[in-house]
Amino acid sequence: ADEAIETGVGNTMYSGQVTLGTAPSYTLTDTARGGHKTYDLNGGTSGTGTLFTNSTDTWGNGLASNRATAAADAHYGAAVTWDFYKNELGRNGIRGDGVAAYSRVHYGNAYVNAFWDDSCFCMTYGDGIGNTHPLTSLDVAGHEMSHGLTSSTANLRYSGESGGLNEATSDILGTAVEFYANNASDQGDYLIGEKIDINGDGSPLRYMDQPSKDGSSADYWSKSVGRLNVHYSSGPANHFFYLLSEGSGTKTINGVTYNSPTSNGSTVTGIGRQAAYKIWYKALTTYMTSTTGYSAARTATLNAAKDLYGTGSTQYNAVAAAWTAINVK
Ligand code: ASN
Ligand code: ZN
Ligand code: CA
Repeated sequence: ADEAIETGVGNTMYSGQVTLGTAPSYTLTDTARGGHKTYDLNGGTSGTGTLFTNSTDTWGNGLASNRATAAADAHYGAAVTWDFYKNELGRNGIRGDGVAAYSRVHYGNAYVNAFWDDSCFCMTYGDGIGNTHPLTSLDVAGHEMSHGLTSSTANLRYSGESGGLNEATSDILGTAVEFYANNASDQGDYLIGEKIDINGDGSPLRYMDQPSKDGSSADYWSKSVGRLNVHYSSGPANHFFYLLSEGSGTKTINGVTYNSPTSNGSTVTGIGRQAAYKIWYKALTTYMTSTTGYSAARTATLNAAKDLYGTGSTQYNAVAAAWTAINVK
């Protein structure tokens, strides 16, 4: 049923105070964004749990000990991702049909992961280390929701090189979402999971400028890359995206300094992240298939750049240079 649109206040863990789409009186139901709802699993690991309900329209207090805090982050992350798809990619929701997925928080006990599930068409978040750092930061929410986007478009098979490209698509779009949000408490960066203390020492989960900084990811394509875990074979594509957006060498953005190398010592000049994610999205939704690997991803993004900017455009030439720089010739 249609419900009135309310504007709630979320006191999030990672993004400060934000506005949330809610419905009377009151639930975490984002009527303006396909009806996205956020549920409390309360430690459970199946079903939908209970819809977040409150007598006022203020949600969470910025602390993990308040059950609605993680919910506010997850609800906000889904909203920003929805808006990013709509306003930047021209897409009406994950499937393009205007229907929202839903989110579940407080999965299990001290569960240090988050995931997308095609079968429920939903995102799920654990509460992180010691239940102190829910995995509900903007980049993680954008990452998980974008697994739904990949499933409903190219459907990149989740193993081998296509699995790495599937993971990289989620890192690329999750990062694009974080920049798009322009949130003062969670400024855009090319790190994944820098807010959730996933390693217990404050370090991020992944680094797009130089993926090997995580100790496991590949910086460059090689014929063995498809044998890595998909979260490591994503490295070369994440690196491609960084190089295409920002260029090679040293650069400081929002207070974070990056140093992005190239396999052949070449210099790549970036075209900006907006052009880069538009090219990736068009490639994903027009040219990639379930079996696309690195070589075909080069062709797919060159085709997308040709469609968007023309053959021989600065953008087209930068796509070619960025792939060459990560050893995809
Ligand atoms: N958080 C992980 C991911 O989205 C879960 C998984 O391994 N699929 O990639
Ligand atoms: Zn993923
Ligand atoms: Ca990030």
